[in-house]
Amino acid sequence: MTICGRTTRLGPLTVRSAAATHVGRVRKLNEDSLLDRSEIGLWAVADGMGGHQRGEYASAAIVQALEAIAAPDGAPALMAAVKGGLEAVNGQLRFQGQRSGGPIASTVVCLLLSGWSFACVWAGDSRLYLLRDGCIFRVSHDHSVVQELVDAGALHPDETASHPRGNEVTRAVGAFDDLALEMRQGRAQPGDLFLLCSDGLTKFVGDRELSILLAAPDLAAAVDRLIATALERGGSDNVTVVAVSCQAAPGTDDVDTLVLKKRPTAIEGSHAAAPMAAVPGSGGNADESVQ
Ligand SMILES: [Mn+2]
Repeated sequence: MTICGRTTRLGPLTVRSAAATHVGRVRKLNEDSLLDRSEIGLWAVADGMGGHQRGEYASAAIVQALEAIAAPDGAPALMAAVKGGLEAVNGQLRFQGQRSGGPIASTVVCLLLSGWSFACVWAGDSRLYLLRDGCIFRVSHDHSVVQELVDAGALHPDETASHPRGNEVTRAVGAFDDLALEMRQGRAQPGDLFLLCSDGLTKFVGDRELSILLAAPDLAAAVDRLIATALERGGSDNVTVVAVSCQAAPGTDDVDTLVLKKRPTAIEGSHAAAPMAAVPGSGGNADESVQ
């Protein structure tokens, strides 16, 4: 396993990133794929499914499509390119799945950063977390059978990891003719740390422990600890982690940054109530279906 660490100037931000993927201790193939395009503000994790190299192919097709995106002119252009790329892969995987007699599909979670705006686009149960001021927030909301049971009050959140239907996702690229992506967006702040990961991590490491393990000063060391912890606890799935931290770039005390420093942080007051439910920097109705 090689951990790639980078520091990149991205508009008003200095972005540090570290990423790694591991096959785990049980499986022979790694069907996860990851993307780190710090230079355009785009990161992704995809978790392929289907076995017999189908999942490997599906997650790699997603990453290839996102790698082909040209440097965008602003946040709307980047969002449009990501959605367009994922829809194209959906069509390609549907076609190939029908010809080969079995589904070829993959989850995807993407982080987009443009200026101080961030967006999350996802389908399935790969996740985006935000660590801010010592609190961890889930930005994405799993498209999975167990999440639906939790939302309906039929399953306790602590019981999801051991649930027999824990591997069933309700949305994925390649799963249906129409790709149903979900999107959330918000404002980044200096010091924000984003974590994208596959379920091979979150099946073994709870949200609070993630926030503790992530808090290492060295981002690559934090990624290493997260993967090592998943492996120590069985490593029954492929595990993939991408960490991205944001700071104001030197000499960029622009208006945007000053506004962020002056105003009270959006998450104050939400800590006590539900630290993992609210997504800071986004409005209450930020959920948007982008089918
Ligand atoms: Mn997985």
